[in-house]
Amino acid sequence: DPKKLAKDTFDRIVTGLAGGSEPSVPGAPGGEAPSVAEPTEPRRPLPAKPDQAAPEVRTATGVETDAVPDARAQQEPFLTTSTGIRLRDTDHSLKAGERGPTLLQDHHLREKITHFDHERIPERVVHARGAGAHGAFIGYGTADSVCRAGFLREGVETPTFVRFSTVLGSRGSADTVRDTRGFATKFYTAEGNFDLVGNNMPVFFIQDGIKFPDIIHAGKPHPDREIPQAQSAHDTFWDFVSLHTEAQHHTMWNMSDRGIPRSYRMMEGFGVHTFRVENDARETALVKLHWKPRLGVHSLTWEEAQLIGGIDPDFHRRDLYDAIETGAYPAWELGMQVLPDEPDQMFAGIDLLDPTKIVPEELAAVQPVGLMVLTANPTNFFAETEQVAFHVGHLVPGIDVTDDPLAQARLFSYVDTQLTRLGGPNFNQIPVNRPHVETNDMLRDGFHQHAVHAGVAPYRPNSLDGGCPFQAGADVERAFEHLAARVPEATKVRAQPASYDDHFSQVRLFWLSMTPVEQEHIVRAYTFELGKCFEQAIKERQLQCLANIDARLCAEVATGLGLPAPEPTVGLADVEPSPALSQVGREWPADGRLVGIVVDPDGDLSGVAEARTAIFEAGMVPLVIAPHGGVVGEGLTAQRTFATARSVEFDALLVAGAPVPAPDARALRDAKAGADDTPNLDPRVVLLVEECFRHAKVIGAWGDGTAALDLTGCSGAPGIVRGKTGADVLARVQEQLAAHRVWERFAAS
Ligand code: HDD
Repeated sequence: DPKKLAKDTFDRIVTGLAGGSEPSVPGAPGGEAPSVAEPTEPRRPLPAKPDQAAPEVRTATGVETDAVPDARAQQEPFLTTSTGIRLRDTDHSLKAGERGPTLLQDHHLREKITHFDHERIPERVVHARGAGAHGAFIGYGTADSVCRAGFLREGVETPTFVRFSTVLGSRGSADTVRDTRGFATKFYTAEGNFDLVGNNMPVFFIQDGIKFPDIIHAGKPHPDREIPQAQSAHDTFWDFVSLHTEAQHHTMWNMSDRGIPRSYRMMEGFGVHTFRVENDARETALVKLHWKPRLGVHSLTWEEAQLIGGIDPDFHRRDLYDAIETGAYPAWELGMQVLPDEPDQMFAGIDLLDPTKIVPEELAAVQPVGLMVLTANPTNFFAETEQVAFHVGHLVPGIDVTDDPLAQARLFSYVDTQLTRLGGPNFNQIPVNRPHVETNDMLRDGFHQHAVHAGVAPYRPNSLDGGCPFQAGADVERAFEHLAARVPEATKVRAQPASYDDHFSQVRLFWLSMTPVEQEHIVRAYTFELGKCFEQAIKERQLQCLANIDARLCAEVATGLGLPAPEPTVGLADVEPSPALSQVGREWPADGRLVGIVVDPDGDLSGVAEARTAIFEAGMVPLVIAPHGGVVGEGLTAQRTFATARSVEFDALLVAGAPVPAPDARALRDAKAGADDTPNLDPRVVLLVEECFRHAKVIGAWGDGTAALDLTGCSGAPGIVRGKTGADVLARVQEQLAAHRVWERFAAS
């Protein structure tokens, strides 16, 4: 049973990699500490990961692996130069007298400054901002009937490295902007590296890679002032997508809640293109690849996303890091939609080579083929997350690309871009990029060559190096082969098939698959983004696109812009909605969610300890919010203060009490909600509660907290939980967290 295998495997990875009975981080499963600890607690250094080992060094006598020692550089006792000479002083430059000029002779000063001057490398031309993590993938063996790739076989465990990213922003931009997210996975398989370089959306803006520079030029900041940063709400973006209407599908995904994910851990991933796979019997099939997150697909509200942009621009990076450090390991199932490899490469009227189209899950189920769990953070951001280099051409035996013109152009771009970014052709020797199998190529020399290649004949055939290397020949099982696909007899043309001309029917399908609250968010997103454009012609042109998708959508956005809604210029497609596209209406585990607890140090704190334990036991993280830092009660320390806490950090809020100027707590209980002289709570607590209320988060209260909650005026609505004890309230809060938000609250507010 693949599901059972997944569960067993998951448990095994989690306990295995977290160090079994000796947890590598406080709070990791297997230790005595609770399963989840506060992310703010200190941790012991992580052990070196296998891919941090230095590249193999080939010497005249053979191959030596110079493993990096466990300790990090800063933990060795003596400071040295880069050539290992111990230094007595690194704080004073060598001068001609105490007040004299610095001498050119100071080789340490020159080495230190020169190296610093060259520390930065060019950021990625797209997807510059990202966060990465190490993990492992376990195959279920369920893909065997269609794909012979070894890492998909039952029980095969493959190390992985994943990098999540935004697309448009530069390296220092905010995490929570409205944008597509990259989801790139490197599988270090026993057959060599396989890179699945996908996004959190299943479609792309353009159908042909030759337009990639154009869409990116349109989305990036305007070339004259270099603003706006990491935004699509500007003229050039909307100019492009309204002129190249093939972009409308991806654009609607961006305008939907998928454009502002709650967490990298709560995103789906998609290979986007159709891939061709082959089984042991050499039969081929076409597949679409999906990552399904164990925690479900969840998003921020637009207001949260904007607030976080200022309050914590590293929100997603921090969330991923903290979740892994605390043992709430993110997990995804890899799934395949398997489609017949017909000569026309169509399925149910959908062109499988068109990357602006999905195959609805209702037409072809996503079948689970393996599980990935991320269990370790990078030790060094630059070495790993920045230097990791993905390439859609890193394919393993049994998996191949199709003739999708977007994929074809990508095959060129990913190696090419690393030449500038990583400074030469030897980037696959960088530890994070090295395969975990032996390489035996005939690539030689070039910048940053780390290998000391022995032998005299890096060509084949040769008669000098014993004839090595040999081609796989008889060992075809493990060799990569391009899968046989017929190329129709054709004339060279710059053209595309007529099937690529349908730009609106699947956008309508997406729109009609959304629940009313999701549609409302989409309308607001279009209204905001187009409202930030200056050119009237661009707004009108985009409204024309919306008219070709849905009359109500168009009318509501047009009203917001103060413009007339145009009539459609195409017939509206008669499409069957795909409920699988909606994020609302299902329940998911709440692991790793952050629950804030507002406390009054002078009030009754007995329930707080109980609530904290219950939160830990539920696999979530309690964060105590108090008027001041330090100790707030017996065994209770503040993790956030009224000055540092802001609602956007929490998935749910508990109010155990809040200090009020009233001397008598009973006066507080008697106070009427909504009375003129309210609130007499600290305004920061009022803001905290109000924002959680507005963002449809579950709010719980007990004891003095109940009266405090009433004072905020945020009561008497769905998702407000009152109870006698902290644990009792927590149990009901947790139930509601399964749906991510109290969706009814949006309708009520
Ligand atoms: Fe791309 C990076 C995803 C189309 C050219 N792309 C990049 C990354 C992701 C994607 C996730 C970041 C990888 C990392 O974390 O290092 N790109 C996609 C998807 C696409 C797509 C899902 C469409 C289905 N990309 C695409 C096209 C081209 C590129 C059509 C060019 C013809 N992409 C690049 C690049 C980048 C890149 C310029 C920049 C940095 C890098 O490659 O390593 O080569």
